[in-house]
Amino acid sequence: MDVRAVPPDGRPDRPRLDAGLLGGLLGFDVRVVDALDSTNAEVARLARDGAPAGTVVVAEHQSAGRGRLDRSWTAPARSALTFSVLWRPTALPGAWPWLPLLAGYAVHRVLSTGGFASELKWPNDVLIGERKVAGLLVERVDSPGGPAAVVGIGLNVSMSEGELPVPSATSLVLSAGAAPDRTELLVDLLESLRLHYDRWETGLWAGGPGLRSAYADACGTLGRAVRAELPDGSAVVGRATGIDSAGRLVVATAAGARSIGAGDVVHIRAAE
Ligand code: BT5
Repeated sequence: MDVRAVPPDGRPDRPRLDAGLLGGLLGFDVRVVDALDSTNAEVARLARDGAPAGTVVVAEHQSAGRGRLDRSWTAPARSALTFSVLWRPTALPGAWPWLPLLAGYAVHRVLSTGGFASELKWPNDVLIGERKVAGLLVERVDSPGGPAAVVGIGLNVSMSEGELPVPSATSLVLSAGAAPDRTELLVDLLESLRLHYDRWETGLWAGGPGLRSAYADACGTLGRAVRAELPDGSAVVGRATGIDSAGRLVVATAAGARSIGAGDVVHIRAAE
C-alpha cells in the first residue's frame, strides 16, 4: 500500500471517519487510510493480489486522485468522501458500461433521499444546481481471479467556495448549507451501491428497462442540446434524447441519431 507518512492536515471541524463503524458493515471489508495516492490505484493493486469483492478503501486524503482520461481529482483532507469499491462482476462484458451509470444512480439516490437536489450528468457526474458534486471513475483490472471492476467515487462534502478545485464544482455544504456526517453518509452510499449492484448482477437490471428508465429519469443531460467532444477532436452536436440498452447516450443530430459510448467521449458540454 502506497501510504504517505504525512497525515492529512484536515481542519479540526472536519472529524475523521469512524473506522470502527465502517468496519462492521455487512458484505464489505472497509479500510480507512489517512493518505495515499489514489484509492482506485490502491484497490486495483489489491485486486491484482486477489482481494475479494466488497473490498473498499477510503482515503481521508489523496495525493494523486484520478479522473477520467488522466485528469485529476483533488479535495482538501477530510472535506470529501473519496473511496473505491472492488467488484468482481460475472455479467457479460457488454453489460459493464452500465457500472458507472448504476454507481452514479446509487449516489444520486442517497443524495436525493437526503434532500439534496442532485441529478446525473451522463456518463459519470453527479450535479447539484448544474455544478459537479461527485465524480465516478470505473476501471477494469485484470487479476488472477478474472476481470475486476474498481468503482471510485469522489463526493465533495464540506468544501468551501475557496477550496473548490474548479468553479464548476460544488459541495453538499455549499449547495444546502449543511452536510450529513461523513461516516453515516458513507454507510448509506455503500448500502445503496450494494443494492443497485446486486440488482444489476442478478440480471434484474442488466441493461434492461429497470435501470435504464430509472437512470434516464434522474439524468439531467436528456432533453438538452449537447456537444460531445470525441478523442479525435471531432464533436457530435445535437439533442440528447435517451440512453440505449448498452448505456450509451443517444444524440439526435442533423444527420440522424448517434449513440455515444462513455469510453468515446472526452467532454459533454451544453451546446448553444
Ligand atoms: C471524474 O473524472 O469525475 C472521476 C473522479 C473520480 C474520483 C474518485 S476519488 C476516489 C477514487 N480514486 C481516484 O483516484 N479517483 C476516484 P472526470 O470526469 O475526468 O473529471 C475530472 C475533472 O473534474 C477535473 O479535470 C476537474 O476539472 C474536475 N474536478 C477535479 N476535482 C474535483 C472535485 N473535487 N469536484 C468537482 N470537480 C473536480
